[in-house]
Amino acid sequence: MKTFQLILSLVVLSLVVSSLPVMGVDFVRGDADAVPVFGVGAGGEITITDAIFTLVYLFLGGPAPPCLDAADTNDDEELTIADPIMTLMYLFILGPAAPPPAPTPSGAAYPAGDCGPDPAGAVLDCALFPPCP
Ligand SMILES: [Ca+2]
Ligand SMILES: [Ca+2]
Ligand SMILES: [Ca+2]
Repeated sequence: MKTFQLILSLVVLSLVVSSLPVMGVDFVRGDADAVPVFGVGAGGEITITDAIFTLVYLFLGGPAPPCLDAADTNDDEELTIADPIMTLMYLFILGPAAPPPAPTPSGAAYPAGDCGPDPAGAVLDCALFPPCP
């Protein structure tokens, strides 16, 4: 009976642990080039280089964004061409804002208060995002 209780406790514990969200670091959605590569990158602001960074990664074998969640502009847990397109639309034709944690639509630079965790989904991760404390 003790063995059964122990196994039951372990099963319950593993269910609780597996249901916890993955704890990535805080980030701002859309800032795909927050970690400069070879001196190229503009962390702390949303610019055209964010879209370019993701396009180079997707189609030219460039380095992966260290914060995949930030590059996942439309928050569908997949990094596709739809993400840089959404960033470009947001920048140039007043497209829809990204899902949270989204940058304040007040210009290129965003305040640290825009930083936050990924509210949903745990397929992509955010390993490193220096602009957020
Ligand atoms: Ca940027
Ligand atoms: Ca996406
Ligand atoms: Ca997500």
